[in-house]
Amino acid sequence: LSALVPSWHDLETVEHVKAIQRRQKFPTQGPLDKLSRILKPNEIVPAVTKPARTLHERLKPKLSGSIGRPPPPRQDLWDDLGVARNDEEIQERETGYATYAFNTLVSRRIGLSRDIPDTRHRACRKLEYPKPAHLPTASVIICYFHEEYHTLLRTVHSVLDRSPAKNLQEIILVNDQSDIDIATNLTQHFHRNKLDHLVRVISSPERLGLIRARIFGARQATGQVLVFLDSHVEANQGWLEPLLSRIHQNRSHVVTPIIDIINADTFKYESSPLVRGGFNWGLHFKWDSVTRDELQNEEAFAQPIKSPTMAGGLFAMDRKFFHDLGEYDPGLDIWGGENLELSFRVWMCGGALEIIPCSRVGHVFRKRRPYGGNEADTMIRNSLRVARVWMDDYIEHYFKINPDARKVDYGDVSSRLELRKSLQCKDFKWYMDNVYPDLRPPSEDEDDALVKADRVRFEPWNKRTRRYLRAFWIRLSGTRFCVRSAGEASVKKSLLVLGPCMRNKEYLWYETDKQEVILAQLLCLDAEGKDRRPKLMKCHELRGHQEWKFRSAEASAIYNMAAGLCLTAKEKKMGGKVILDVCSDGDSHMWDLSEIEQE
Ligand code: UD2
Ligand code: MN
Repeated sequence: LSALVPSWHDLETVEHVKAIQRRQKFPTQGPLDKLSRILKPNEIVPAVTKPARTLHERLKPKLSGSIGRPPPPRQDLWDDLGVARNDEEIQERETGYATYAFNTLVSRRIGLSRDIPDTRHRACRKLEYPKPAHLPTASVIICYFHEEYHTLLRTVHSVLDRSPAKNLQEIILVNDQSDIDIATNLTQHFHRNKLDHLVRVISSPERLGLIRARIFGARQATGQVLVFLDSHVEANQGWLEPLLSRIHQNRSHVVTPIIDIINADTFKYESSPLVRGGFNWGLHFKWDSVTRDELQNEEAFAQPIKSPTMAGGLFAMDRKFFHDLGEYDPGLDIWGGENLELSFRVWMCGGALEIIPCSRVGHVFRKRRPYGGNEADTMIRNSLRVARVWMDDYIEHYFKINPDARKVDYGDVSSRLELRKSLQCKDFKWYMDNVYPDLRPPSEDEDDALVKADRVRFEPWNKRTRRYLRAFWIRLSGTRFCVRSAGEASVKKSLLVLGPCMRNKEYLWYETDKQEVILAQLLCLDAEGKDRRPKLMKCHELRGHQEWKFRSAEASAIYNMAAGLCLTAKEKKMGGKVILDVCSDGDSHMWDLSEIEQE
């Protein structure tokens, strides 16, 4: 997959990256304690830095329990928000990972709203949109299944804070038969703050899965445009206007923002490069690069990008067009496939799908989905329905990758086939020739690679350029013991122990510009796992459990971003275990990281 994944530096100008880095440096504010102030669920934090015209501003005097403006977090200190300061917090974080698949400790500490870097390209500043009164109204639909409370509230508040009041018809939260307590808390929260005319919490009669839940929500919406969002996102400055304005120009435009990355371990907000949506013959969504040729001049960074498919979670569409076009296939279960189905349908039946670079929404990319059940089976069944209805003979390409799918029962698709007929949609060959000519049929020797790529989850692109900064020993301060792999340096899952500081591979650690610590340039020091034993694992370049903070000095702690724990010598002796523990300035936590001169 890496070959398919565009790298940031290919696409964005260096100046753009620098500008974002500059913006990320917020003015210094008090100590860490202030930052990690813990908000109670019923606390309301007025929005930070918003244009006066937003709804939140208008409502501010009416908000109850107001505790004033939170300090804008310094981006470099966000990292520290993940530190667990005692066993209770470690427990909280671990339960959070198990239930929600992200760092809920950090999420809770951030609270209801926060400043995020404005990641729009500077070319966006030159654009002007019609006044809110001339743009359509929007119903924002957010379906959730067991979502973490603060993350969900932050999703809603980011929309309230950063959308023009005139255009925000309503926010509809669809509780997909998950936590009834959370639904009650939400309802009370919005009632207390006199937002219940705007934010509606509705519950599905049974577990619908995200696709049917969206249909359920959309049918109750009254705005002119439907905007779908996941339940773990943060809408950025000026996100809504570009979307509405493009639909206003032509109601058959279906538009998506750029999906920025909220790190699941640290909640750091990062800009995404310009990419478009594609798919492979396993019918998995993937990102395709926007070529240099398409970005010749600066204006291009602000122009809509035609996209063969969408990722699925975040998009806006004229409400009537959504219904006329047949909503979603209600036969699709739980998760997956609906994004390709809608993408094909939009293109083949008279619409156009576009990514709008000046609209930015951050999304928490998780490494797994905490839904249980047999995900793979659901996905095959869903994909099969999509392929049967829309792909004509091209379905054979899918069977080539997934031979077993031939035998899978995909239910009744007759009403969807009728829909295709009544809408007089073009055929799949037209789609391939005109919308996605870059996708080639699978060739024999590519099969293997494709199947492998299929197993790669829906993740933001890896940034696959690594620079080694220096080599060093990790020596326990005041001793002659160094950290080494228990086995050979190349053996995955090796644990770490103390040994005499030697010049072999097993002792030779490298620091990279991604804050990884790599043994012998082979495997990454990794803090994942409940056993609190750091291990050597394949480098994944997604930071998290492979991101370490330390000073290149004598007596430095080495702590892991995602675990929020420090590298610790359990016993100060030869062969003593190296573990992860709550950070303190005790001497079993202090390491000398002096550089090794390379001969
Ligand atoms: C992506 C999309 C997601 C959806 C999915 C394919 C983005 C950012 N996300 O995966 O929106 O299109 O691909 O289907 O493009 N949910 C329910 N009921 C369920 C299961 C999930 O309401 O039974 C909610 C869930 O709480 C979340 C949303 O549906 O808010 C999307 O699910 P996800 O976040 O697990 O999907 P994601 O982002 O991995
Ligand atoms: Mn999601």
